[in-house]
Amino acid sequence: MTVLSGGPAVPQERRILTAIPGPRSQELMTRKKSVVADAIATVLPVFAARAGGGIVEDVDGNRLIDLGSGLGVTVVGNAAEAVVRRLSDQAAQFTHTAFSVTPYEGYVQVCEALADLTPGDHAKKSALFNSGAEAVENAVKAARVYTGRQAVVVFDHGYHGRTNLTMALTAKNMPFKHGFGPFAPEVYRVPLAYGYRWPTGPENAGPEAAAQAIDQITRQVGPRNVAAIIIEPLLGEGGVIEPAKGFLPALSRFAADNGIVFVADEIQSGFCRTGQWFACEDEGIVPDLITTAKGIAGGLPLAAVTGRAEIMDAAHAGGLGGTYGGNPIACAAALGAIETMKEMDLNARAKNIEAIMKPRLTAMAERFDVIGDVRGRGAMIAIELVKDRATKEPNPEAAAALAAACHQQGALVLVTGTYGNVIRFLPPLVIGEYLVNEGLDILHEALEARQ
Ligand code: PLZ
Repeated sequence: MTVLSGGPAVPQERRILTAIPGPRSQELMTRKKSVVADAIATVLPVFAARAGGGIVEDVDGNRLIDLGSGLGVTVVGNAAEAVVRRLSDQAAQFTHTAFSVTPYEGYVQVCEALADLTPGDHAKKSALFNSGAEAVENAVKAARVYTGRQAVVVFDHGYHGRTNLTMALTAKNMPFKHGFGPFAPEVYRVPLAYGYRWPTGPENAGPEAAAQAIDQITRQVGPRNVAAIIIEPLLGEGGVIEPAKGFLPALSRFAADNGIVFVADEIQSGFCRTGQWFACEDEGIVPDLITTAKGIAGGLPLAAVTGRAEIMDAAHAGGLGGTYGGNPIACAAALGAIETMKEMDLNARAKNIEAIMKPRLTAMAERFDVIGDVRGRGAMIAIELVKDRATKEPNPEAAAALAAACHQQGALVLVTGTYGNVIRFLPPLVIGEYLVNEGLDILHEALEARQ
């Protein structure tokens, strides 16, 4: 069947040959258990052998429909031709020199691309890092030095990473924070406009939540103590929550009026995921700083902070950095990924995935009461499951059971959300439409079987 031209060698069709997990995966899982820390858990008990396009093939030859992109990473697939070619060429030239010792062009090219692609026509500069959490930490460093202030404001349901500072910024205790304190100080959490769960309804959530958030910042922290406000323009781990209309512009305006650095964490929502280069574009927001990772480099570890030149330049020379940040192979991969996004018009593909998924999920919601809400944009779509539509009591058991049923049938979906009751779909944007539809057929059957 379909193999994407110049793309991955793995055939683009679902295939279930063994029970999930199969015998080879079970063997590897036993070895994992004896040498890998138990805290490093896995969503599926199968081991990958190869992957690309919209398929992950396991070591027993089963082919799963990829509706997760790893953790929302492989926007261009796991083996995009331009990524593989560019990173192989780079690896043959050199793997490392450290940009802060002897710099190389790839790093500069990635920063040029970031200046070009991120919102706003102001002068922009970037710094590159290895992980999303590291990018967020460095955005805070830049904002603190620039403003001479310390406080950082974040939101209910927000996720920003697992390092000490970013654990403090992250809202959810289990599994991210439990037992790992003490956390970094000067972090303040305020309400988020979570439309589905807002007490007075989604239409009031934007203005009311913004007023509450601004009031709390004003009374509890004092705007002149705030270095940065950090928000995901479309929240990922919190449950694929689109802040209700008006919320982001109100906070962005408040930040601008008070000399606060407005940081958009687009680590999950960026790079075509929502059908825009960056999700904040949907509300015309121009962040002062923007953090990116995941989709940026086709699966290689790379992250960035991009923003106003005067903020990025505020720290002293040598103040930002790290051994591996902007590794040359990761930069080559990023240039290949960005080339692929442009050439294949992956923003259009993301919108197309939304156009397939939203109506079908909405139809399922009409039929199955367990689905309380269908939401998201582009290829960042989710259903929130409830025990009762009137009370909206979260139903994490249903989410776990449905995800397990999908996994058994070869559709790789992820469970997320503050209440563990959201099934989310983050397919690679290069996935075939028929695979998206087949994944939805599997979900539909799993919902049917629960009745
Ligand atoms: N900011 C918005 O989504 C990573 C992590 C899941 P790192 N999200 C997935 C898990 O279980 O670890 C993420 C994000 C947003 C920051 C991060 C952190 O990025 O590359 O994982 O450090």
